[in-house]
Amino acid sequence: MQRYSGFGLAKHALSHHENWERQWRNPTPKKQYDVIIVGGGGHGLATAYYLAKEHGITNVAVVEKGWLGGGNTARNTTIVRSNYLWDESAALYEHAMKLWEGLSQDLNYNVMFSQRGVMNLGHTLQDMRDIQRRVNANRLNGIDGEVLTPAQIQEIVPIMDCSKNARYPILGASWQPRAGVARHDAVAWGYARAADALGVDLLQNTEVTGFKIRDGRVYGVHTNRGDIEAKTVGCVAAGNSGVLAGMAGFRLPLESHPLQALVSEPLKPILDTVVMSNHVHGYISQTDKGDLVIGAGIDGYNGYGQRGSYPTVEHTLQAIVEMFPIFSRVRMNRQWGGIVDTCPDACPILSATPVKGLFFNCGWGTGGFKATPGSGHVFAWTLAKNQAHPLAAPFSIDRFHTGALVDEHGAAGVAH
Ligand code: FAD
Ligand code: PYC
Repeated sequence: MQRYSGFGLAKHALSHHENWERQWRNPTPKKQYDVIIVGGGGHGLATAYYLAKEHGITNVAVVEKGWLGGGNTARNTTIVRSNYLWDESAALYEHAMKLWEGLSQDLNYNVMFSQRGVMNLGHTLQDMRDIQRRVNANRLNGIDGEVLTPAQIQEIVPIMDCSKNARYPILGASWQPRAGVARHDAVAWGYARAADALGVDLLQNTEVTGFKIRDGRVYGVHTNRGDIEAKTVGCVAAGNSGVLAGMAGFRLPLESHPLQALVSEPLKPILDTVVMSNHVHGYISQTDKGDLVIGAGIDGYNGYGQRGSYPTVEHTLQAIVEMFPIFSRVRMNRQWGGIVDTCPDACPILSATPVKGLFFNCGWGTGGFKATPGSGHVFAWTLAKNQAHPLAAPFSIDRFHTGALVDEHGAAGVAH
């Protein structure tokens, strides 16, 4: 480690971060890899990392059209929880939760995973019946969960208006104490650095423009930097998955929608948990820096613009201010959108496709950040063994033919 005198330290501080070690290489694409991952978001990078770490497959390229983590990974509101209703999804998200609990140590990178608890509010009797059913199901699956009364909610979040006169009276909530938030960029960077260290090539500014397919089998991709060959290709491209499927000659049951979020000016610490309300389409938490992070439901139209429409955020902010009158004069600093890939049953697709060797991991919609480690872990297994991981099997595209859908609309964080 370099040591600095007082003068040296000041000089270093003013040196515009010169001589900082690069976190990963910037390699020239090779002609051929064992596996190509399309999409350098959290899920793609995690897949590459686990391929190398757990299956010894290191001749891997992650092909990313922009920069690592620049898609939904760096645009989400970082809520991590595993309180899904059905056994299949609860198992997948809980697998991710367990990986989150050791992730900073595993990657030797602080992903700032903070288990500060997540609350899902109920505003109607039917909301409360759904909450009770989901919490019971969670507990049967060994997932932590409680049903809170308004008095318990008020104790945890004293600044929320829990009075009976509120516009959206709060009748109770589900509460998962092990849930929380993580730093999204750090998740992408941590996986990227660890995958690179194991030999994975991270190819940024490299856009996949088509697939090399012969006799119903994939053998590579066309990119803006030339063709790259591989007998196994995994697409992990979130909102652009439908576009990639189209390039490979089939359709996926996905719709791409804008989903937006906002952050406020920084405030002193005032909210130390995460509050979500599916009913009013709004949720809120506070970052360690002090910003309030607020998110909305999806914009109802299909679109590929990474921004949303004003009425959606206006509706969300009205609801947030009704629940938290204390925030009525807080100024918003930034607003943005991502492109979320929503499936009819609000569950992901982790699947082989009609093209041999070509797999898709997508459809995480508004809720895939929390799944990042689990998704990467089971997708790597699936690619390495050319066989669905048991946790991935229920999420095959076959379910849209057999009708074995896993309906998670009630547990998906925001309506879609
Ligand atoms: P991405 O991070 O989008 O990565 C896909 C990558 O593929 C992109 O970098 C893209 O550039 C690349 N790509 C696309 N096409 C090509 C191509 N042709 N060639 C090469 N590369 C290509 N989830 C939660 O669990 N909790 C939340 O609180 C939460 N909040 C959200 C809030 C917002 C505003 C948004 C937009 C999403 C939110 N989500 C949340 C959802 C979550 O962000 C996503 O499900 C998750 O990040 C998806 O990760 P990914 O790695 O699959 O996708
Ligand atoms: O899936 O928990 C979630 C979520 C919260 C906000 C957006 N998605």
